Amino acid sequence: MRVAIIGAGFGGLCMAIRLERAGIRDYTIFEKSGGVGGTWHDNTYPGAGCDIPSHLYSFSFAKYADWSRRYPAQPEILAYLDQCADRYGLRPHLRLNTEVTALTYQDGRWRVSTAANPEGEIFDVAVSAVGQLNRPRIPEISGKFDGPSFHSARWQHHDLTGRRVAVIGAGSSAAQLIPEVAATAAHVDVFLRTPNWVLPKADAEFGPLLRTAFRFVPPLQRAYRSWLYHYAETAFFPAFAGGWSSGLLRSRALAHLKAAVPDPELRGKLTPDYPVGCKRVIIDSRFYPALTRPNVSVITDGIDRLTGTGLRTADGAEHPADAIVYATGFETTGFLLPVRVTGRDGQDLHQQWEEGAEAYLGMAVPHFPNLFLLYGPNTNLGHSSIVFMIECQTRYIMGCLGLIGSRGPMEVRAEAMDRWRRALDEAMRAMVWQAGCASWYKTASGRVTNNWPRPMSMYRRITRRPDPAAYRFAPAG
Ligand code: N01
Repeated sequence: MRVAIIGAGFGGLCMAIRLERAGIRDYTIFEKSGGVGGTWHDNTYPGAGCDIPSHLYSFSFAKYADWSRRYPAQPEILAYLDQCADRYGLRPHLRLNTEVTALTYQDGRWRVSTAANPEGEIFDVAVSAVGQLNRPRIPEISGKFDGPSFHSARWQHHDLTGRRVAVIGAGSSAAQLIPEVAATAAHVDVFLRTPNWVLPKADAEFGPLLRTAFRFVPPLQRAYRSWLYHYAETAFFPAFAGGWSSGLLRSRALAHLKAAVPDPELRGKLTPDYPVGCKRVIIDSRFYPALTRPNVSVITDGIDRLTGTGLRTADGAEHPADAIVYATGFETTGFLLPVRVTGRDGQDLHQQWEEGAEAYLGMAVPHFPNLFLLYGPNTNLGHSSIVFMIECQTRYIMGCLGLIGSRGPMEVRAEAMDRWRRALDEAMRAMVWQAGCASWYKTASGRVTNNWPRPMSMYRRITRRPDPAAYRFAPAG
């Protein structure tokens, strides 16, 4: 069986490791950038890191005892993933700097076309591991700025010391990079359109004693990991499902704001008017203090246009800048875009998804046999580690490969997809993401296409093994 994996981030690497361990060696990992790591390869902005604890933000089967701190910084996560690629012998299968442009189902197999090879190569199974946050979004703002301007996920490493910097956006990326940039810049203007809820991050280094204990007492690391998992499930998830703890999170966030920002006017600008969790909560203790620095201004007037030397806001004020940083997020609801995906009978995936992306268990789509999605529609979490979801998915896909081996190509039945959609819609009603806010979790029409609306433990249970009754085998076309 030949397997194509698209993407070499957490998802693609996890899939490849599972294949290696099962003795399936005929696979290729296509990766458009020059290294493994996915989002952790792309995002090199100052301060980049993860707000999920290190010991949970790693593979359960490749625990790493040497994390230097509770919340890992980007270089350490990237080093971990590089190490995994070496440790599991994935390098010979990697095709770097190779962008997949089209996936076409023909005669029961997938043709994988790349920019350099449009004719493509043939595989039995295609696994998409492209992630949800891989396409930077730069808003259209009229006018033209003459200096350097770049997106947070495409950081240009200019020396910003002593410069005036404009940062557009105030999400998780902005929250991490602003403290770093503000530490040396002459001035930072933060253009904030919608404030986010911010919770403090209890980050700390792991001392040598604890690291030694993690290394030599594996049960300790397992117990810590398990505690982190259960804490996220019990303290955060119920809050997003409208439960008892949402008031607690709100109070904690407001207390954090009050303690960190003494100026009531600035506090007013930073106080959200929607429930905690509706947008992705920022977990960071350095963001608010950075906003109170004398060299930082928070500007809430809308941006009118770019000028050669900065930005002009709707109130007519000019904001000079030497560089503009777009911390403006990602195109998140198009999933595999811009890859053209053509399934059975010439069906176009993106046309099929016109009303919003959807997939059975987040992984399988009617009309697209033997195509599996990792971190696909409705499998993002607002409260815990996506690596957990990826492990559930790769385990499930391994089960599917077993079925394909014995029964031929498999395609999810439309009825199974309908049942799945109804269950999601039902669960989604209780979720805070539906409340009055715009977020990257949903389409412009308000359909939540990105998030999983149930506890992770439930996802693990229902993806334990594929149910053959949900699929038809060897579909024609
Ligand atoms: O992107 P975002 P991000 N004018 O979409 C603003 C993960 N992540 O890169 O809210 C002015 O959250 C936009 O404003 P509004 C994490 O899952 C994790 O920061 O649309 N502003 C918003 O403030 C996260 O959620 C980590 O009104 C404009 C910002 O840009 C996800 O990645 C670190 C605008 C975009 O925020 C994405 O985070 C980094 C305009 N025209 C990322 N257009 C950690 O683990 C957009 N905005 C810590």
